[in-house]
Amino acid sequence: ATAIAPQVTYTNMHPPRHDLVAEVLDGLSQRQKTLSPKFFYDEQGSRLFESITEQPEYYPTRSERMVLRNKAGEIADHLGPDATLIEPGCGSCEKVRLLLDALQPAHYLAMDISADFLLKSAGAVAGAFPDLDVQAVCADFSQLDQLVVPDSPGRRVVFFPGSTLGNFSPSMARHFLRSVRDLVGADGGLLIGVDRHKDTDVLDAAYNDQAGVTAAFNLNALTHLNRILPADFDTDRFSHRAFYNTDARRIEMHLRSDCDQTVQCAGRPIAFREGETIHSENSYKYTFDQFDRLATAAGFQVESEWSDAQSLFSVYFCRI
Ligand code: AVI
Repeated sequence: ATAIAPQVTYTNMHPPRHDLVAEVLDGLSQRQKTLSPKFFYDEQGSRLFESITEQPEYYPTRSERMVLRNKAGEIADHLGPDATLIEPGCGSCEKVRLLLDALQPAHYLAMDISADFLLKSAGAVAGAFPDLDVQAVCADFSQLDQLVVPDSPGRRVVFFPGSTLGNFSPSMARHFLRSVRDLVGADGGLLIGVDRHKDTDVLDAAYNDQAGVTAAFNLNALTHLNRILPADFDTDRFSHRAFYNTDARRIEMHLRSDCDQTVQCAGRPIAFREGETIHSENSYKYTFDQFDRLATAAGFQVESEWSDAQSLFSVYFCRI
């Protein structure tokens, strides 16, 4: 670990590099073509996501912020004194900042795969909360089991906001929560934001905003592929589709080919029929019972649930 500012230490765990070209080609060779949602998040995609969170139809970010702000005191009671707060995929650390005054943890361990972004946001947290020990760790979700956590008399709690869990398949979600349980140990906890199952109309609108920002975000994944493979996707020949699959309780995002066409991807021709789609994202929505079952299967017990005034979004505190 390196001290990069008086209260910030930085550790690079060298997140494993994946063969992105092979991964994309593999997904595009399936009968239902698929693309991992991680390809949304190049620089432009991250900007578009920020803009999605400001759209009137996209309620999750606003609702979660409201819960964290209003319930910070109650959440602090669950954490207890001298806690170590660990945030995998912390990004801008914007959500944790709503809690730190009330939570007063002894340590904050900010983890993200993007080193530059991580150092900037962890540094900003340290600047705003000078009494907090901040540890910035460059790592991905698969490295939770190798994390070195400072010794502290308080509880270890993982903070996982933003309904990021919703972008995991149910089996990935179970696997991830089990690794969280192993990390926090017997006295540990999990503070997690999860989007709720609700009326199809509300969900469909949230992923089909009038301004077309979610459409631009979805299509930007193709522009991203054009750059990194390279490929020659023409974004004017694909369109955004998003709908709530009520049986699977998930929003599905797809990129629909508007005509028969062949796209060159890393030197390989990939043929599309008109109407064929690339499945680019799932965003699972959970009822209380479903989340409770998932948490239980991973070795947690739901201790508290908080929601916004319109019951759109839930924040759960779980104990082992
Ligand atoms: C990051 N994640 C929780 C967002 C979601 O709602 O599943 C990503 C997103 N996709 C389209 N709009 C927002």
